[in-house]
Amino acid sequence: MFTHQPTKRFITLGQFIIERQSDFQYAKGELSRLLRDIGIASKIVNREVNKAGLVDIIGDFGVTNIQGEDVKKLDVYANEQFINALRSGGECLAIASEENEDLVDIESEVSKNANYVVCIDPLDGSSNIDVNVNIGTIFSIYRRKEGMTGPTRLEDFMQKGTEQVAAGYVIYGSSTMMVYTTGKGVNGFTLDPSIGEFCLSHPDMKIPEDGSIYSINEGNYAHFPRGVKDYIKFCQVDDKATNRPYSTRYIGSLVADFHRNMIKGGIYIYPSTGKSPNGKLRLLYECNPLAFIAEQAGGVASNGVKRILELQPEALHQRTPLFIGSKKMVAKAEELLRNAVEKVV
Ligand code: P6P
Repeated sequence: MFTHQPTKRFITLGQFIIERQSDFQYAKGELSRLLRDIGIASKIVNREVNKAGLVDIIGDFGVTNIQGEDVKKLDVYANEQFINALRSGGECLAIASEENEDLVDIESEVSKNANYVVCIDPLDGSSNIDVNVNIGTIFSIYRRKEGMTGPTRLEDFMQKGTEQVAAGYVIYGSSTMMVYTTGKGVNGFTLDPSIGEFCLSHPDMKIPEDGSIYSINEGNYAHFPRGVKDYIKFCQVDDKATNRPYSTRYIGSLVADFHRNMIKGGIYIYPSTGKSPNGKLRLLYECNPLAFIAEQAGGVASNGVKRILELQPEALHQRTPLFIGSKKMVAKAEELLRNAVEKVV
């Protein structure tokens, strides 16, 4: 008698989104289509990232973006893919992108009554493209402000991070993964190139409460606030009872450093520095989405004093210091920042 042994069922991103639609408090199909559109664009970007060394899309595009950084061709390409995918999907009204100084209005017949806006860093860490180091996409999804009708306005984007309905990142590397949350936990999907689908590989992700990895660009040490210097020294103390000295890991690609800390535990810090009094990272399309994911996975994210998700945005590309990762590590850093201020006062 042959008894069918069911092979391990894999769940694709599309199946997962549909199975979890009941988690989403708004119209069911809308978010599914938004996440589908982002998934499609990330697969296209992944294809180009994987062959970047073979075709002429590496190297400066000869222009600089709003951040004043040399724009790599892959930046431009990725930005176009996400905008096109969201435009054709019909669920997105407008986009705030790291690559565009102003809002990108999705002026299409299918999107004119859309209820969602998307903030996106289409290719974070792009300075690593030429050296074959992980890069990533970070996205954040909001419903447009209550009562707003007609063409999108800046107010649709000036919402606290607590108002996000979904957020996620894609990490392009040895394997390509999408990790996202809609406020009901965090799930990770690995792209299976043989079928071209993201498949559930990391269900219900949790950041370890404590860790022994700290990520910060110590090249800026001289310009760090006192409390940050004190925290770095704390990490370096030789005390086996508290698993120190910690290891320092800094890839220079936020998505890669954050993803490692999601899995292993750790803290990523980009503080204010002499050059960047508000830090370097952007609130809308880097810090808020990762803070949403971190908190949903049991971690924390602050600017050193205040919860990232509670910060009131004032401008599309505004910066904020970022302390994000394992709860106990961020708490220790915040404690040393407070003590340093008290010492000065
Ligand atoms: P620095 C990349 O440009 C980025 O925005 C993040 O991905 C990365 O963590 C950070 O900047 C690196 O900045 O000043 O340490 O080179």
